[in-house]
Amino acid sequence: MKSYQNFYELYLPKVKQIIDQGILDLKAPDELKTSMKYSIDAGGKRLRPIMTLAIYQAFGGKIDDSIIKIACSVELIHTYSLIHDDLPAMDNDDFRRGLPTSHKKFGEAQAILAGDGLLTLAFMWISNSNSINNDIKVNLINNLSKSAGPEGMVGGQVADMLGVNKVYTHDELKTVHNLKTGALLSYASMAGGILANVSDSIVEKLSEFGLKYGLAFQIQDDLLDVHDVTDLTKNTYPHLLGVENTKNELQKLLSQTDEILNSIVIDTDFDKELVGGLLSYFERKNK
Ligand code: GRG
Repeated sequence: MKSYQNFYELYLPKVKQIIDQGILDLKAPDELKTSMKYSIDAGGKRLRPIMTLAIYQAFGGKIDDSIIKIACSVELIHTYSLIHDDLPAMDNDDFRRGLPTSHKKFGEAQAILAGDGLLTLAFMWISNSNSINNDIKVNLINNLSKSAGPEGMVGGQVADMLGVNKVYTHDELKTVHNLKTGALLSYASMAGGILANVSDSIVEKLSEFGLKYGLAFQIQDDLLDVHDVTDLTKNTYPHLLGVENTKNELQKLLSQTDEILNSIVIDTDFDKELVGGLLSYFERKNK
């Protein structure tokens, strides 16, 4: 856990700097760059690129600026999804991460375009890279587009919109969370292994690790958000399962993520302590 904290503190400033510089360097209108940078700089945890980098290093990968830029592409997509999710046509939120949302600050058209710019830039950063071969690029782009697109996050957002007036079954809720939250985390986890050139079966385990991590992340969020358990129209774990069962479900998922990491250690030379530190997110919040 200590090694992960040190890793996070070491790479967080690098991640921020490389994303900012990458946006500033674009040959694009200043208004667009300003709005893209505004949301990127609004103070997110940068969990997804840090996850990719930690997993890459855990397999012995050597991190440099070019690898960091590739790892940051998922953060661009994460931020685009938040900008679009806040729009009047979706959640219509005025604040995000304590600051006015993009459309409140720059207007709706500019916010839509800032999101579009971030989404497409992600694929440019991977495909432009000089430090990985074309097979790895295609593998990353294929998995990122699957995770972010209709078979992943965008599909989850639509399923969630369609489910707004019904109470989900446990399975339906799990599916929506897996698509909306889990898919991008699953990609972030896989990307670390793909960059480190591990076998397909290990990439599959990493995908499962990220998916379970994402579901745990969302359940944790639901638990922290319990205010009114009588409102059954809310599709959250505590409303569907009750608070105690939800806590048990969270613990079950966390031990499954740990088992996945153990199974990776058996097959490869893998720094489990570093990647296991990603689970410290849950320990801190559960205190
Ligand atoms: C608009 C295509 C489209 C998708 C929107 C991401 C999303 C789908 C909706 C936002 C609301 C929501 C339930 C998101 C789930 C993902 C999630 C837990 C986001 C917050 O992630 P953190 O905690 O955020 O990593 P920071 O602010 O740290 O980056």
